[in-house]
Amino acid sequence: GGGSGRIEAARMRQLLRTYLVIGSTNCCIEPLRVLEEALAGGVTLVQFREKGPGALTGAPLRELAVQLQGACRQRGVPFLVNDDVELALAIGADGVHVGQEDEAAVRVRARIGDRILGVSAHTLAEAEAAVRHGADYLGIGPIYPTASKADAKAPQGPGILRELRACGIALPLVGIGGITIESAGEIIRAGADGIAVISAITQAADVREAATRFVAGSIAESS
Ligand code: TZP
Ligand code: MG
Repeated sequence: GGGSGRIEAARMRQLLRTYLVIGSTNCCIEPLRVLEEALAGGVTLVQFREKGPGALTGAPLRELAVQLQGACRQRGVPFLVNDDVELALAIGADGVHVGQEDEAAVRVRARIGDRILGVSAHTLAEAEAAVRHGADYLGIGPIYPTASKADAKAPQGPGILRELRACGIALPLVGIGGITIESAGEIIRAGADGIAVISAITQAADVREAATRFVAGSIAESS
């Protein structure tokens, strides 16, 4: 943002290294506390994704978004909103992430200007369309089975990342779905710039330590 144009690919790749996706339904304790711990552990990008049974709506949704955004601002970490362009614009979020079932990426780009636009893609055709429609990065997955998304497609394995790279997709990519500290390295070696995680961080016994380990792993793989 800041009127300085679209985010550069190199900067986007850095932000994707350890990408936390978080909503109240993913957290066993207060979401703000979980986020603060994850930020202290060094997560590089945050997406607010309020989905599933018990998800907040209306004023409480917006209040939580503002609260989480505040924690990200304190740490200088960009804050993206899943799916809800209205909310993202209302609170001045740094960007939006949309899936294939959400508002078309090309329309979202028109609405959000130079803010960060992430798009979920599951096939080469979807990836190519998202690139044309102005995505800054693509979310690829689920890579492994996940319990965090009710309507998740079949897991594709890390091979999908290798395939997309081999077919010429050069945009920053992040893998998502069932990723653990043990599998993070293999995702990056397959061609992703980073890993996006819900449960392995939000539901860790020690959130800060889990985040720290993902961060250390992704730096080791990317450099
Ligand atoms: N999109 C594809 S898989 C997924 C989303 C939002 C859920 C990832 O959660 P987890 O707990 O890291 O498997
Ligand atoms: Mg969505």
